[in-house]
Amino acid sequence: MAKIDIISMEDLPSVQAVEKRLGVSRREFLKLCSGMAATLGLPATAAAEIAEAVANPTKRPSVIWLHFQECTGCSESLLRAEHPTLERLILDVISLDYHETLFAAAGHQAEAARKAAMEANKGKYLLVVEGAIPTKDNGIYCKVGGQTAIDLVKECAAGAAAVVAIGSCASWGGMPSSGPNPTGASSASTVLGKPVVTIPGCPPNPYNFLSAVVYYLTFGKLPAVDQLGRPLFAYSRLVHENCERRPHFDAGRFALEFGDAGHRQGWCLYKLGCKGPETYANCPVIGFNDVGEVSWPVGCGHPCIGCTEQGVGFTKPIHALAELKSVQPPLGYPKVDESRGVGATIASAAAVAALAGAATAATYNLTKNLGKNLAVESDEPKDKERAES
Ligand code: FSX
Ligand code: SF4
Ligand code: F3S
Repeated sequence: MAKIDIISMEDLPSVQAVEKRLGVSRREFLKLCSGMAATLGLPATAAAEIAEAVANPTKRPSVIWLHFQECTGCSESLLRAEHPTLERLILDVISLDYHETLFAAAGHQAEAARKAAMEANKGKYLLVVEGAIPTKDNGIYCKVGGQTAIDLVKECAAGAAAVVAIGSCASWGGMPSSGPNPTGASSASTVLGKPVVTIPGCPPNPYNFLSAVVYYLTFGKLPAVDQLGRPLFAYSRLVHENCERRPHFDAGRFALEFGDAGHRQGWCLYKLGCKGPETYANCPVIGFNDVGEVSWPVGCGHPCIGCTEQGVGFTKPIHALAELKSVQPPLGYPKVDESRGVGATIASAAAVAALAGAATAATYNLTKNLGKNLAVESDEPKDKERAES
Protein backbone atom coordinates (compact mmCIF):
# COMPACT_ATOMS: atom_id res chain seq x y z
CA MET A 1 0.00 0.00 0.00
CA ALA A 2 1.18 3.51 -0.78
CA LYS A 3 2.28 5.40 2.31
CA ILE A 4 -0.64 7.57 3.32
CA ASP A 5 -1.42 9.78 6.26
CA ILE A 6 -3.44 7.80 8.78
CA ILE A 7 -5.86 10.66 9.45
CA SER A 8 -6.89 10.75 5.80
CA MET A 9 -7.97 7.11 6.16
CA GLU A 10 -11.01 8.13 8.19
CA ASP A 11 -13.13 8.38 5.07
CA LEU A 12 -12.19 4.99 3.63
CA PRO A 13 -15.24 2.70 3.46
CA SER A 14 -13.31 -0.11 5.18
CA VAL A 15 -12.46 2.17 8.11
CA GLN A 16 -16.02 3.49 8.26
CA ALA A 17 -17.21 -0.12 8.50
CA VAL A 18 -14.97 -0.62 11.54
CA GLU A 19 -17.30 1.58 13.60
CA LYS A 20 -20.03 -0.98 13.27
CA ARG A 21 -17.85 -4.04 13.51
CA LEU A 22 -15.85 -3.05 16.57
CA GLY A 23 -18.20 -0.56 18.17
CA VAL A 24 -15.53 2.16 18.30
CA SER A 25 -15.28 5.45 16.46
CA ARG A 26 -13.03 5.66 13.42
CA ARG A 27 -10.85 8.15 15.29
CA GLU A 28 -10.46 5.74 18.21
CA PHE A 29 -9.62 2.92 15.85
CA LEU A 30 -6.97 4.92 14.02
CA LYS A 31 -5.53 6.08 17.34
CA LEU A 32 -5.31 2.48 18.43
CA CYS A 33 -3.45 1.54 15.23
CA SER A 34 -1.01 4.41 15.77
CA GLY A 35 -0.46 3.25 19.35
CA MET A 36 0.12 -0.28 18.17
CA ALA A 37 2.69 0.85 15.59
CA ALA A 38 4.49 2.68 18.40
CA THR A 39 4.32 -0.38 20.68
CA LEU A 40 5.77 -2.51 17.92
CA GLY A 41 8.61 -0.03 17.51
CA LEU A 42 7.56 0.75 13.94
CA PRO A 43 7.65 4.12 12.20
CA ALA A 44 4.44 6.19 12.24
CA THR A 45 3.84 5.31 8.58
CA ALA A 46 3.26 1.68 9.60
CA ALA A 47 0.10 2.76 11.45
CA ALA A 48 -1.73 3.16 8.12
CA GLU A 49 -0.64 -0.31 7.01
CA ILE A 50 -1.86 -1.75 10.30
CA ALA A 51 -5.18 0.10 10.01
CA GLU A 52 -5.67 -1.16 6.48
CA ALA A 53 -4.92 -4.77 7.44
CA VAL A 54 -7.12 -4.77 10.56
CA ALA A 55 -9.99 -3.00 8.78
CA ASN A 56 -10.00 -5.65 6.05
CA PRO A 57 -12.43 -8.32 7.29
CA THR A 58 -11.26 -10.87 4.72
CA LYS A 59 -7.74 -10.94 6.14
CA ARG A 60 -8.34 -13.00 9.28
CA PRO A 61 -5.85 -15.78 9.98
CA SER A 62 -7.36 -19.03 11.18
CA VAL A 63 -6.26 -19.82 14.74
CA ILE A 64 -6.21 -23.22 16.39
CA TRP A 65 -5.84 -22.71 20.15
CA LEU A 66 -4.79 -25.64 22.35
CA HIS A 67 -4.98 -25.89 26.14
CA PHE A 68 -2.75 -28.09 28.22
CA GLN A 69 -1.41 -27.73 31.79
CA GLU A 70 -2.51 -24.25 32.84
CA CYS A 71 -5.20 -22.23 34.59
CA THR A 72 -6.72 -20.66 31.45
CA GLY A 73 -5.57 -17.30 32.77
CA CYS A 74 -4.08 -16.51 29.35
CA SER A 75 -7.47 -16.82 27.66
CA GLU A 76 -9.12 -15.04 30.57
CA SER A 77 -6.73 -12.12 30.35
CA LEU A 78 -7.55 -11.72 26.67
CA LEU A 79 -11.27 -11.92 27.13
CA ARG A 80 -11.59 -9.93 30.33
CA ALA A 81 -9.59 -7.01 29.01
CA GLU A 82 -11.25 -3.92 30.45
CA HIS A 83 -10.98 -1.97 27.25
CA PRO A 84 -13.77 -3.28 25.01
CA THR A 85 -11.72 -2.57 21.90
CA LEU A 86 -9.03 -5.03 22.85
CA GLU A 87 -11.24 -8.03 23.34
CA ARG A 88 -13.29 -7.25 20.25
CA LEU A 89 -10.19 -6.63 18.23
CA ILE A 90 -8.66 -9.93 19.22
CA LEU A 91 -11.76 -11.84 18.25
CA ASP A 92 -12.10 -9.72 15.12
CA VAL A 93 -8.58 -9.94 13.72
CA ILE A 94 -8.42 -13.69 14.05
CA SER A 95 -10.77 -16.45 13.07
CA LEU A 96 -10.79 -18.54 16.22
CA ASP A 97 -11.58 -21.92 14.71
CA TYR A 98 -10.78 -24.09 17.70
CA HIS A 99 -10.59 -23.11 21.36
CA GLU A 100 -11.68 -25.64 23.96
CA THR A 101 -12.85 -23.09 26.53
CA LEU A 102 -14.78 -20.86 24.17
CA PHE A 103 -16.14 -23.47 21.83
CA ALA A 104 -19.86 -24.19 22.00
CA ALA A 105 -19.17 -27.59 20.45
CA ALA A 106 -17.97 -30.49 22.55
CA GLY A 107 -16.66 -34.04 22.17
CA HIS A 108 -16.44 -35.52 18.66
CA GLN A 109 -18.05 -32.40 17.18
CA ALA A 110 -15.24 -30.21 18.51
CA GLU A 111 -12.59 -32.68 17.32
CA ALA A 112 -14.17 -32.72 13.85
CA ALA A 113 -14.23 -28.89 13.75
CA ARG A 114 -10.53 -28.74 14.63
CA LYS A 115 -9.61 -31.25 11.94
CA ALA A 116 -11.78 -29.47 9.35
CA ALA A 117 -10.22 -26.07 10.15
CA MET A 118 -6.71 -27.54 9.97
CA GLU A 119 -7.45 -29.17 6.63
CA ALA A 120 -9.10 -26.07 5.14
CA ASN A 121 -6.24 -23.78 6.23
CA LYS A 122 -3.32 -26.16 5.86
CA GLY A 123 -0.01 -24.34 5.95
CA LYS A 124 -1.73 -21.05 6.77
CA TYR A 125 -3.20 -21.27 10.26
CA LEU A 126 -1.64 -19.99 13.46
CA LEU A 127 -1.28 -22.54 16.23
CA VAL A 128 -1.54 -20.97 19.68
CA VAL A 129 -0.44 -23.19 22.55
CA GLU A 130 -1.56 -22.31 26.08
CA GLY A 131 -0.18 -24.41 28.93
CA ALA A 132 2.80 -26.63 29.53
CA ILE A 133 3.04 -30.11 28.03
CA PRO A 134 3.71 -33.03 30.39
CA THR A 135 6.38 -35.29 28.97
CA LYS A 136 6.97 -37.73 31.81
CA ASP A 137 5.68 -41.32 31.39
CA ASN A 138 5.00 -40.77 27.69
CA GLY A 139 2.82 -37.74 28.37
CA ILE A 140 -0.04 -39.61 30.04
CA TYR A 141 -0.73 -36.77 32.48
CA CYS A 142 -2.64 -34.66 29.94
CA LYS A 143 -4.90 -36.12 27.28
CA VAL A 144 -7.46 -34.45 25.04
CA GLY A 145 -9.86 -36.59 23.01
CA GLY A 146 -7.81 -39.69 23.88
CA GLN A 147 -4.60 -38.13 22.53
CA THR A 148 -1.67 -37.08 24.68
CA ALA A 149 -0.81 -33.38 24.67
CA ILE A 150 2.51 -34.36 23.05
CA ASP A 151 0.78 -36.03 20.09
CA LEU A 152 -1.86 -33.33 19.76
CA VAL A 153 0.59 -30.42 19.68
CA LYS A 154 2.79 -32.23 17.16
CA GLU A 155 -0.18 -33.04 14.93
CA CYS A 156 -1.45 -29.46 15.01
CA ALA A 157 1.98 -27.89 14.54
CA ALA A 158 2.67 -29.97 11.42
CA GLY A 159 0.29 -27.94 9.24
CA ALA A 160 0.67 -24.56 10.97
CA ALA A 161 2.22 -21.50 9.36
CA ALA A 162 3.58 -20.48 12.76
CA VAL A 163 3.34 -21.51 16.40
CA VAL A 164 2.83 -19.03 19.23
CA ALA A 165 3.27 -20.16 22.83
CA ILE A 166 1.09 -17.93 24.98
CA GLY A 167 1.84 -17.61 28.70
CA SER A 168 4.81 -18.77 30.69
CA CYS A 169 3.55 -22.36 30.90
CA ALA A 170 3.73 -22.88 27.13
CA SER A 171 6.77 -20.60 26.76
CA TRP A 172 9.09 -22.31 29.23
CA GLY A 173 7.05 -24.59 31.50
CA GLY A 174 5.83 -21.91 33.92
CA MET A 175 4.16 -22.86 37.15
CA PRO A 176 3.52 -26.55 36.31
CA SER A 177 7.26 -27.01 35.73
CA SER A 178 8.35 -25.65 39.10
CA GLY A 179 10.25 -28.12 41.29
CA PRO A 180 9.90 -31.03 41.57
CA ASN A 181 7.98 -30.95 38.27
CA PRO A 182 6.25 -34.29 38.80
CA THR A 183 4.75 -34.47 35.30
CA GLY A 184 7.83 -33.34 33.36
CA ALA A 185 5.99 -30.17 32.27
CA SER A 186 7.81 -28.72 29.26
CA SER A 187 7.53 -25.85 26.82
CA ALA A 188 5.97 -26.06 23.35
CA SER A 189 9.36 -25.50 21.72
CA THR A 190 10.98 -28.33 23.71
CA VAL A 191 8.27 -30.77 22.66
CA LEU A 192 8.22 -29.59 19.04
CA GLY A 193 12.00 -29.49 18.88
CA LYS A 194 12.03 -26.10 17.20
CA PRO A 195 11.86 -22.46 18.22
CA VAL A 196 8.42 -20.89 18.50
CA VAL A 197 7.33 -17.34 19.24
CA THR A 198 6.69 -16.99 22.96
CA ILE A 199 4.54 -14.47 24.84
CA PRO A 200 5.44 -15.29 28.45
CA GLY A 201 3.72 -13.89 31.52
CA CYS A 202 1.36 -15.49 34.00
CA PRO A 203 -0.87 -14.29 32.57
CA PRO A 204 0.75 -12.49 29.65
CA ASN A 205 -0.37 -9.02 28.73
CA PRO A 206 -3.13 -9.39 26.12
CA TYR A 207 -1.88 -6.29 24.34
CA ASN A 208 1.41 -8.06 23.56
CA PHE A 209 -0.41 -11.01 22.04
CA LEU A 210 -2.67 -8.74 20.03
CA SER A 211 0.29 -6.69 18.80
CA ALA A 212 2.13 -9.83 17.65
CA VAL A 213 -0.96 -11.08 15.81
CA VAL A 214 -1.63 -7.69 14.22
CA TYR A 215 1.99 -7.61 13.08
CA TYR A 216 1.49 -11.03 11.48
CA LEU A 217 -1.73 -9.89 9.87
CA THR A 218 -0.13 -6.74 8.46
CA PHE A 219 3.28 -7.97 7.39
CA GLY A 220 2.69 -11.71 6.85
CA LYS A 221 5.37 -12.73 9.37
CA LEU A 222 5.82 -12.74 13.11
CA PRO A 223 7.83 -9.95 14.78
CA ALA A 224 11.54 -10.16 15.56
CA VAL A 225 12.28 -12.18 18.69
CA ASP A 226 15.11 -12.73 21.18
CA GLN A 227 16.90 -16.05 21.75
CA LEU A 228 13.96 -17.25 23.84
CA GLY A 229 11.43 -16.48 21.13
CA ARG A 230 10.07 -13.38 22.89
CA PRO A 231 9.08 -10.47 20.64
CA LEU A 232 11.66 -7.74 21.08
CA PHE A 233 9.04 -5.01 21.07
CA ALA A 234 7.75 -6.32 24.40
CA TYR A 235 10.61 -8.17 26.08
CA SER A 236 13.84 -6.37 25.25
CA ARG A 237 13.90 -4.24 28.41
CA LEU A 238 14.08 -5.18 32.04
CA VAL A 239 11.08 -4.32 34.18
CA HIS A 240 13.61 -2.45 36.32
CA GLU A 241 14.53 -0.13 33.43
CA ASN A 242 11.06 1.36 33.12
CA CYS A 243 9.79 1.05 36.67
CA GLU A 244 8.32 4.21 38.18
CA ARG A 245 10.04 3.32 41.48
CA ARG A 246 13.47 3.25 39.84
CA PRO A 247 14.51 6.70 41.12
CA HIS A 248 14.09 5.32 44.64
CA PHE A 249 16.27 2.31 43.79
CA ASP A 250 19.00 4.57 42.44
CA ALA A 251 18.71 6.82 45.47
CA GLY A 252 18.83 3.89 47.89
CA ARG A 253 15.27 4.25 49.21
CA PHE A 254 13.71 0.85 49.85
CA ALA A 255 10.57 -0.49 51.47
CA LEU A 256 11.84 -2.92 54.08
CA GLU A 257 8.58 -4.59 54.89
CA PHE A 258 5.03 -4.46 53.61
CA GLY A 259 3.17 -1.50 55.07
CA ASP A 260 6.22 0.32 56.44
CA ALA A 261 6.74 4.02 55.76
CA GLY A 262 8.84 3.36 52.65
CA HIS A 263 6.26 0.97 51.24
CA ARG A 264 3.47 3.44 51.85
CA GLN A 265 5.49 6.17 50.15
CA GLY A 266 6.03 4.12 47.01
CA TRP A 267 9.71 3.35 47.49
CA CYS A 268 11.57 0.60 45.67
CA LEU A 269 10.54 -3.00 46.43
CA TYR A 270 13.95 -4.56 45.73
CA LYS A 271 14.49 -5.55 49.34
CA LEU A 272 11.08 -7.22 49.43
CA GLY A 273 12.28 -9.52 46.65
CA CYS A 274 11.30 -7.60 43.52
CA LYS A 275 12.64 -9.48 40.48
CA GLY A 276 12.31 -6.48 38.16
CA PRO A 277 16.12 -6.22 37.87
CA GLU A 278 16.33 -9.67 36.24
CA THR A 279 13.01 -9.88 34.39
CA TYR A 280 12.44 -8.80 30.81
CA ALA A 281 8.92 -7.46 30.17
CA ASN A 282 7.09 -4.25 29.34
CA CYS A 283 4.61 -4.37 32.26
CA PRO A 284 5.47 -0.91 33.65
CA VAL A 285 5.08 0.65 30.22
CA ILE A 286 1.74 -0.75 29.16
CA GLY A 287 0.14 -1.88 32.44
CA PHE A 288 -2.82 -4.21 32.58
CA ASN A 289 -6.53 -3.76 31.97
CA ASP A 290 -6.34 -0.17 30.77
CA VAL A 291 -7.15 1.18 34.20
CA GLY A 292 -4.22 3.49 34.66
CA GLU A 293 -0.55 3.48 35.38
CA VAL A 294 -0.68 1.63 38.71
CA SER A 295 -2.25 -1.49 37.23
CA TRP A 296 0.79 -3.73 37.24
CA PRO A 297 2.35 -5.68 40.13
CA VAL A 298 4.88 -3.11 41.34
CA GLY A 299 2.43 -0.28 40.70
CA CYS A 300 0.05 -2.00 43.11
CA GLY A 301 2.78 -2.33 45.76
CA HIS A 302 3.81 -5.95 45.20
CA PRO A 303 7.28 -6.98 44.05
CA CYS A 304 7.54 -8.37 40.53
CA ILE A 305 7.89 -12.15 40.91
CA GLY A 306 9.52 -12.51 37.48
CA CYS A 307 6.58 -14.34 35.95
CA THR A 308 7.88 -13.89 32.39
CA GLU A 309 11.35 -15.18 33.13
CA GLN A 310 12.47 -18.81 33.14
CA GLY A 311 14.57 -19.58 36.20
CA VAL A 312 13.06 -16.67 38.11
CA GLY A 313 9.25 -16.90 38.27
CA PHE A 314 8.01 -19.95 40.22
CA THR A 315 11.64 -20.93 40.78
CA LYS A 316 13.32 -18.34 42.98
CA PRO A 317 11.81 -17.76 46.41
CA ILE A 318 9.46 -14.78 46.22
CA HIS A 319 11.36 -12.69 48.75
CA ALA A 320 14.89 -13.65 47.66
CA LEU A 321 16.92 -10.72 46.35
CA ALA A 322 17.10 -10.40 42.57
CA GLU A 323 20.30 -10.63 40.59
CA LEU A 324 21.19 -7.20 39.27
CA LYS A 325 21.56 -7.60 35.53
CA SER A 326 21.71 -3.94 34.69
CA VAL A 327 23.49 -1.39 36.80
CA GLN A 328 23.01 1.58 34.57
CA PRO A 329 20.37 4.02 35.73
CA PRO A 330 18.02 5.27 33.02
CA LEU A 331 18.65 8.63 31.42
CA GLY A 332 15.48 10.21 32.77
CA TYR A 333 13.54 9.88 36.00
CA PRO A 334 10.05 10.61 37.15
CA LYS A 335 10.00 13.12 40.01
CA VAL A 336 10.67 11.91 43.52
CA ASP A 337 9.75 13.79 46.66
CA GLU A 338 12.99 14.86 48.26
CA SER A 339 11.40 15.90 51.50
CA ARG A 340 10.62 12.29 52.29
CA GLY A 341 13.53 10.17 53.36
CA VAL A 342 16.93 11.26 54.53
CA GLY A 343 20.35 10.85 53.04
CA ALA A 344 19.40 10.45 49.41
CA THR A 345 18.80 13.37 47.13
CA ILE A 346 18.19 14.09 43.51
CA ALA A 347 21.85 15.08 43.40
CA SER A 348 22.94 11.63 44.56
CA ALA A 349 20.65 10.04 41.98
CA ALA A 350 22.16 12.29 39.34
CA ALA A 351 25.64 11.35 40.50
CA VAL A 352 24.82 7.68 39.97
CA ALA A 353 23.28 8.54 36.62
CA ALA A 354 26.51 10.25 35.63
CA LEU A 355 28.23 6.94 36.08
CA ALA A 356 26.16 5.30 33.38
CA GLY A 357 28.58 3.51 31.13
CA ALA A 358 31.17 3.12 33.87
CA ALA A 359 29.86 -0.23 35.00
CA THR A 360 32.38 -0.95 37.71
CA ALA A 361 31.92 2.35 39.48
CA ALA A 362 28.18 2.17 39.10
CA THR A 363 28.16 -1.34 40.51
CA TYR A 364 30.16 -0.12 43.45
CA ASN A 365 27.77 2.73 44.12
CA LEU A 366 24.70 0.60 43.81
CA THR A 367 26.15 -2.09 46.03
CA LYS A 368 26.94 0.59 48.56
CA ASN A 369 23.42 1.97 48.33
CA LEU A 370 21.83 -1.43 48.63
CA GLY A 371 23.81 -2.37 51.68
CA LYS A 372 23.31 1.04 53.24
CA ASN A 373 20.96 1.29 56.15
CA LEU A 374 18.18 3.63 55.36
CA ALA A 375 16.92 6.46 57.45
CA VAL A 376 13.22 6.46 56.79
CA GLU A 377 11.16 9.45 57.83
CA SER A 378 8.43 7.78 59.76
CA ASP A 379 6.11 8.20 62.69
CA GLU A 380 6.48 4.51 63.40
CA PRO A 381 9.41 3.83 65.71
CA LYS A 382 9.58 0.25 64.40
CA ASP A 383 10.42 1.47 60.94
CA LYS A 384 13.11 3.74 62.31
CA GLU A 385 14.61 1.03 64.45
CA ARG A 386 14.75 -1.34 61.53
CA ALA A 387 16.25 1.29 59.34
CA GLU A 388 18.93 2.19 61.83
CA SER A 389 19.84 -1.37 62.87
FE1 FSX B 1 -2.52 -19.57 33.71
FE2 FSX B 1 -2.01 -19.60 30.95
FE3 FSX B 1 -0.26 -18.63 34.03
FE4 FSX B 1 0.07 -20.59 32.55
O1 FSX B 1 -1.43 -18.17 31.54
S1 FSX B 1 -2.10 -17.37 33.95
S2 FSX B 1 -0.86 -20.74 34.68
S3 FSX B 1 1.12 -18.73 32.26
O2 FSX B 1 -0.73 -20.94 30.80
O3 FSX B 1 -3.40 -19.98 31.99
FE1 SF4 C 1 11.01 -1.17 40.46
FE2 SF4 C 1 11.53 -3.52 41.45
FE3 SF4 C 1 13.44 -2.20 40.17
FE4 SF4 C 1 12.62 -1.37 42.55
S1 SF4 C 1 13.70 -3.32 42.09
S2 SF4 C 1 12.96 -0.11 40.75
S3 SF4 C 1 10.44 -1.85 42.50
S4 SF4 C 1 11.55 -2.98 39.30
FE1 F3S D 1 5.00 -10.64 35.84
FE2 F3S D 1 6.72 -9.01 36.95
FE3 F3S D 1 5.24 -8.20 34.98
S1 F3S D 1 5.44 -10.51 37.99
S2 F3S D 1 3.36 -9.29 35.25
S3 F3S D 1 6.80 -9.75 34.88
S4 F3S D 1 5.87 -7.03 36.73
